[in-house]
Amino acid sequence: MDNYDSLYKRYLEEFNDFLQSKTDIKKFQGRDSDGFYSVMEAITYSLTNGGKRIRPVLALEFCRLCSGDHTPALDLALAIEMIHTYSLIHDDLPCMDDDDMRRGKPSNHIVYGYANALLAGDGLQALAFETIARSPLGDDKKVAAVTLLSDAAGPCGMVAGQAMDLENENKYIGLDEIKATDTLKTGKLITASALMGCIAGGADREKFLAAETFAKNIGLAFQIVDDVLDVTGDESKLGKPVGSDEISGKSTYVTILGVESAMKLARDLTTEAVGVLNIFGDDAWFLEELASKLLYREN
Ligand code: GRG
Repeated sequence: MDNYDSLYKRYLEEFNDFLQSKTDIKKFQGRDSDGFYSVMEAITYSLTNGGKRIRPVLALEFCRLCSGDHTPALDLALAIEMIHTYSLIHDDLPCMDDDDMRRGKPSNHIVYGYANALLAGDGLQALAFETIARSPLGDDKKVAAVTLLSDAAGPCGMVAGQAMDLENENKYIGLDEIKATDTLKTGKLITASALMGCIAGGADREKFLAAETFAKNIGLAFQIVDDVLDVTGDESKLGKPVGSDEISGKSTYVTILGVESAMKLARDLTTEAVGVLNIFGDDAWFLEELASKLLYREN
């Protein structure tokens, strides 16, 4: 019988092995690669550079909850992580957040240069959708996954959230605008991760809706905790400098509510998230613990 740590570890190992098998630099996606090696290397550097793999784990776990088996969601989990990785590479560029460190290591553009980092992100975005197209899932599930992921990542999702975030620099904005920005920038991809697990696992409507409510709430709590860590976090654990929100003059949950009230809001959202999991019965224990670990995480 698994406990939380052993199941998370098992998901991580299986996911990382799967990722390795699909992104071997000479056999990208199982075909001989005649691609440009510096870009392939830049892609591999960021894809294999640590990371909590929260989004893949959500996809695998929702698939397990809906079908008893997590493996049908592996390709979708990889596609989501590719989109997430692209967003981090581009987010670190000087024209965006301008961060030299990511996960305790030099950011992609510091190692490979601006052009390769830009192209690595572009390449990852294409590879994500290729990964879904080449997966063994049925056509209906592939179309549903592509529709969901493109909406979550695109100009009505993460890209819009990033644009709003950049626009908000050095401006006072209220909680509603912060929530709207975070829902798009961070929340939609987290929600898509849970829902893509449901798609792979053949969820019914009730389970799909419960997964959506759960993920929307933990997605927002996740972003609030991210704002708190930017003020209270330990740089060595975060793997990046703290205080970047203050430097860029951003309004955040913390600048408006303060650390205590921001954390209370994150706790309330987590309680609401966990409250909808009863549809999955006793099997929901892993997600309950995941929600709590995300709330009290240090990185
Ligand atoms: C460039 C289009 C474009 C979008 C970038 C996601 C994002 C949008 C920027 C990242 C900035 C940021 C720190 C957002 C806060 C929440 C977040 C997404 C944190 C990073 O995700 P984790 O903690 O990262 O899951 P790991 O390293 O564990 O994979």
